Amino acid sequence: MRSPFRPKIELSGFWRFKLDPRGEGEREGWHRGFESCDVVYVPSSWNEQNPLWDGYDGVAWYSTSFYVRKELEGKLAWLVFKGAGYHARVWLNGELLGEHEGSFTQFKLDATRAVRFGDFNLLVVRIDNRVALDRLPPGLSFNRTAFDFLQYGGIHRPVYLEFTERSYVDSLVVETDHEGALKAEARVANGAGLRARFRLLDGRGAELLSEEVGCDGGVARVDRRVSGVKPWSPEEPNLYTLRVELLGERGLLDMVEERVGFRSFKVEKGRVYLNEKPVYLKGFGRHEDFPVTGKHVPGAALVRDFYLMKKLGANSFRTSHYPYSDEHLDLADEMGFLVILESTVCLSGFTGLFSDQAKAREWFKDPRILEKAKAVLREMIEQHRNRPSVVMYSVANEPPTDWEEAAEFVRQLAEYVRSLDPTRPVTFASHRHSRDRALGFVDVISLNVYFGWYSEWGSIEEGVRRMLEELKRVHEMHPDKPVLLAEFGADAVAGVHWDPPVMWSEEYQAELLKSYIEGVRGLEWVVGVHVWNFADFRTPQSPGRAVLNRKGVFTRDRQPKLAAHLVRDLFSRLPS
Ligand code: GCB
Repeated sequence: MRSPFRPKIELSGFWRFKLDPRGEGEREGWHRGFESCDVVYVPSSWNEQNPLWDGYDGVAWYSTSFYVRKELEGKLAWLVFKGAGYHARVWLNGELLGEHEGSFTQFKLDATRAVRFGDFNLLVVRIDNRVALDRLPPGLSFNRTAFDFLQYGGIHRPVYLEFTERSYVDSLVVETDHEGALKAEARVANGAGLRARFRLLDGRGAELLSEEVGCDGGVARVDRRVSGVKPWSPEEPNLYTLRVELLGERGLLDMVEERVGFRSFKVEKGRVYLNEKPVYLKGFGRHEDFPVTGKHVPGAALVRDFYLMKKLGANSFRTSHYPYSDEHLDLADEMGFLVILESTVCLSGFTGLFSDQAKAREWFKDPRILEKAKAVLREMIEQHRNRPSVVMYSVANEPPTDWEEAAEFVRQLAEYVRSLDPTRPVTFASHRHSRDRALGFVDVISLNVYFGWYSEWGSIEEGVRRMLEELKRVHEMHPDKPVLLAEFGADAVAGVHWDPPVMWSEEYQAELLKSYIEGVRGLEWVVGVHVWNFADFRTPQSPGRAVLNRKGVFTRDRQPKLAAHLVRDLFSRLPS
C-alpha cells in the first residue's frame, strides 16, 4: 500500500556511521547523538562500502538529521523502515521510538510525540547484525551459518517519515480473480462517521468503478465484479490501480493505493493453474545481492535483471531465502513474474551447527523460535499479499524435515500461513526428498536437488539418474501433489573452460542444467524448474566457496556465462 497524498520526507542519502564493537554506545548516550568521521550510504548494506567493514558483524550506529515544517504540526508522524537489520533500535531526538527484529520486512514507528515541528530533528539507529542461533536465519558466527549467503548488515532499504491525519487508512487487503471479482477491505483508524470511496482505475486513468461506503467499526469494504477488466498473466501483466479515499466533513483526509491484477492461481490434481490454465514455472532462485550495495539491489540493476530473465524466457522466481524489497516485487507485478514468496527460515546447514544433535532437535520445540518464524510470515504476508505476482508462500528452505520435530515445526508454519491467507498455496523447499516427513503438509512439493554436484562428483549422467530416481520416489509417495524442481545447479567460475566438462567449468554447469531440464521434461507431475541461481552471490567464507557462490548463470555483475545462452534455448522448449 502506498500513498500519493501523504506528506513525506525521504531519508535516503549519506548518514553518519560508527562501529560499536564493544556495545557501549547506549551506555555512553550515542542515541542522543554521536560524533564520527565515518559516512555510510542509505539504503545499502554497510559491508562493502569500506573494506574495513566487510566482515563486521556486530553493533553499528547510524544518524541523520532532517527538517520538519511547522505546517505539519497536528498531524501524526510515522517513521517507516522498509528493511534494516538484523535488529534495529530507533531514537528520534533522543526518545526511543521502538525496535524491530529481522532485516527483510518493513516496520513503522509512531514518531508523533518525538518530532520537533518547525525545527531540525535527529534520527539515530542502532543496528545489531550478529549471527545467533535464536535469530532467523540462524547461525553460530559470521562464517558458520545455516544459510549460504552473507550476513550483510545495515539499513538495506529506504527510510522515510510520513504524515497522516488522526483518521487514516491503516491497511488494505485486496482479493481478485481472473473474471473481475474484486474484494477489498480497508481498516481505518478513528473512522467513526467517515466515508471511504473505492475507485478502480485502468492504466490510462479511466475509472472502472467508484463506490462510497461507511467506515463504521473501523472497516470499509467493497465486494464487486468489475466487467471489462483484462486478466493479469506473465504474457500480459495488466495492472489496475485501486484507490481508497477517506472522506470527512471537510474533504479528503487520506488516500492510499494498491496496484491490482485480476488473476486466479490454484493447485488441483497435481497441476498448478493460472487463470484456469495449466502453467509451467520456468525461472530461478534469486538473491538480493549486488557489488558494493550488498543486500540493496539498485533499481537500475533490478530492471536489468528482469529484462535478462525475460530474455531467457523465465516466467517465475522464488524470493530465496527471505522476502524481497517492494521495488523488487513491484517489478514482478509490472513485468509479469509468478513469485514464490519465501520466509527467512533458511536451515540448509542447520544440523552441522550442532555437535549434539539432540540440541538441534530441541530448537524446533522452542516456542520463542516458532513465534519469530510466525512473526516474519505475518509481516511478509501483510506487506505483499495484494500483489498479483505472489502466487505461493514458502515457509522454509531446507529444514531437516526427516526429523519429526522439524516436520511438526513446518506443519505449524504452513497452518499459520493458511490461517492468514487461505487464497494461496503453501510450499517449502525440501532437501530431504523421499525421507522428508513434512511433504504431506504442503500443496506443492519443492525439491532442491544437487546430484552431480554435492554427490556423484564430476558425473552428470549418474547425477541425473539419481535425481530422477529420487523424484519418482517422491511422486510415488505423494501422487496427487505437483513437484517443482526448486533448486538445481553447479558452480562455474566465469572464464574457466574445459573439454570435457569438469566441475567448476562453464561447460559443466551448462551441461548439468541441460541434462536436468531435459531429464524432467515430459513428467506431467513436474510443474516447473527453477535454476539455482540467477547470478553469483556472496557467501560466508569456506573452502567450498570462491568468495561467491558461483552457481549463477550470470556473474555477480550480470554478464552471461555459457549456461545463460543454453537456458534460454531450454526454456523455450518447455511448455508455457
Ligand atoms: C541449497 C540452498 C542454497 C545454496 C545452494 C548451494 O540447497 O538452498 O541456499 O546456496 O544449495 O549452492 O549450495
